[in-house]
Amino acid sequence: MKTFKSINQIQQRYNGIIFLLLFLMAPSISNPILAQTNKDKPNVVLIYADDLGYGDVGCYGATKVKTPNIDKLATDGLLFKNGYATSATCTPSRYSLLTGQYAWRREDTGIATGDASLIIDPANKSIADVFKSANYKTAVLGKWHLGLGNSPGPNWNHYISPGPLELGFDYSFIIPATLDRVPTVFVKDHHVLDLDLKDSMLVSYTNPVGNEPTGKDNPEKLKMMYSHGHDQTIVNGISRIGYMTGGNAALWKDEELAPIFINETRKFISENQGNPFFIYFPSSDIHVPRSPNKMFVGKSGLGARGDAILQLDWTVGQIVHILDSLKLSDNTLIVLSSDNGPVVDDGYEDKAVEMLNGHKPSGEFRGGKYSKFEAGTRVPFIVKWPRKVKAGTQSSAMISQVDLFATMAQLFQQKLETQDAPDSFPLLTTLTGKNKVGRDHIIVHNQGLAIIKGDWKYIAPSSGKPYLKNTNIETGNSVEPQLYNIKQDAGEQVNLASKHPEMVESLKSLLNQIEHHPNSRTSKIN
Ligand code: NG6
Ligand code: CA
Repeated sequence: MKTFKSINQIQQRYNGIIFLLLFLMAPSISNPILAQTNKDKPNVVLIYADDLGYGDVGCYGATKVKTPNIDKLATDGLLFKNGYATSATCTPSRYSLLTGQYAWRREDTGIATGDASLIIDPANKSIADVFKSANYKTAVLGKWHLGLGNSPGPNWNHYISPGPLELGFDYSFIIPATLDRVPTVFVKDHHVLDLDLKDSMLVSYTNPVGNEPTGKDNPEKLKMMYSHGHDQTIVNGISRIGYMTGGNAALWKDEELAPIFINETRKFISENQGNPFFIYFPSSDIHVPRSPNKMFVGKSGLGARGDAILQLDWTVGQIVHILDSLKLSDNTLIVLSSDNGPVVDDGYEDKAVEMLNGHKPSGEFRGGKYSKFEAGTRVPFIVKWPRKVKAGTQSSAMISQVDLFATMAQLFQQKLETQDAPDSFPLLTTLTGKNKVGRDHIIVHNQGLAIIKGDWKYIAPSSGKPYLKNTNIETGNSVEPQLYNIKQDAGEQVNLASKHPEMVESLKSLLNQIEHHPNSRTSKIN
């Protein structure tokens, strides 16, 4: 009897140990994608193009411009047909990507000036912090455009902080804002690169500073004429938005940017290949002014915009080549997307309009950059991860860049608090193509909001103008409610609001709930 009892006890204990082991192993059994050990952890390279449209790349249907390297990412990986930026301009989309929060929840997330202070609070968790907590080496290499320093903005001649390094990046090599905004210098970690303090810099977005020529007063000095805006300080033969003086040794040349960012990438990857690394690579292509390297000038046949697409494609090819040559590709997750949709004339006379030659940057969609219509935010979204993602696949699941935050936390089994990345959904199995279902809905924005759920899209009425000032760029603004069936009418031509008032009500109510609840992930609004 005694023996029997102890055998029974042993059996129970044995069962307990098995149960514990199974419990510990459960995540890896049920989800083989989760990164358990340092060796499992994929390197992550997030290539974030600027103003690249859904129709601008071959694998999304472009025929007039060739993008073999981007297309190869898709043949080696997974192409999302319903991938979204959160906003139709740069700063708010980048804000959402890095914070996991819809930018319209905050007032100061519109297109930032080049001298703006940092708009992300370092006290909050960023996507780079997720990687840091998983022991990654992290870098941002490219266009920032989220402000730097404390209010009222950085002193360019001193220590520039807070910025990327205070948001979880170990290394930062950036241009502060856009190609068309001063200051046209690199900021490396906390300082302007190559700045000679005897020639200190001054930047203003309100008053002219220094004696540098401007586009407005000295158009004869321009190598590229502006078409709207962009008539202030001339740097490298191109007039920009904003005034700047000094800092001559630190000025970059537009034509040299792409190879410089590739060199930085090569250096960072070779130095950190022993560790898992995360590189946020926000390319400055194909934003205006489009002034690519001479390798690409005249090569696309579509003018400067097409040539800039070639440069972006080259950049993608170079990054893949660096990873291949170091034998890192198998366990590297590359995500390629764009901050907002396409624009053809964005303020310079670069022949982009005249030389389109039938190319359709927005694909079959309506609108583009600055628009609540589909092309404003539905963007290329490609994932390559040879170890986990099946090559040559496609997904119709809805996914947004704002989801990358929670999805990466999910990969590392990190718990997010309610306030962390409040609009980001963990979609790891969707991102890797194992699950064909993605988000239930997405809110997109530019001067007001629109919501997409299933086949339907509702654009809330707004008082803004239907066209961007002095242009023929459609914003999607209307004082009337708009309802489109984007499955049957991808070009958003037929407003069905009066025909389907019940659908309008249902989407309007969902939109209102999300708008007035600070957290769309844990609130489980559906
Ligand atoms: C606009 C600029 C445009 C571009 C945009 C920001 C004018 C007339 N237009 O104000 O050229 O710089 O801001 O683009 O100045 S984004 O992709 O960074 O959001
Ligand atoms: Ca942009």
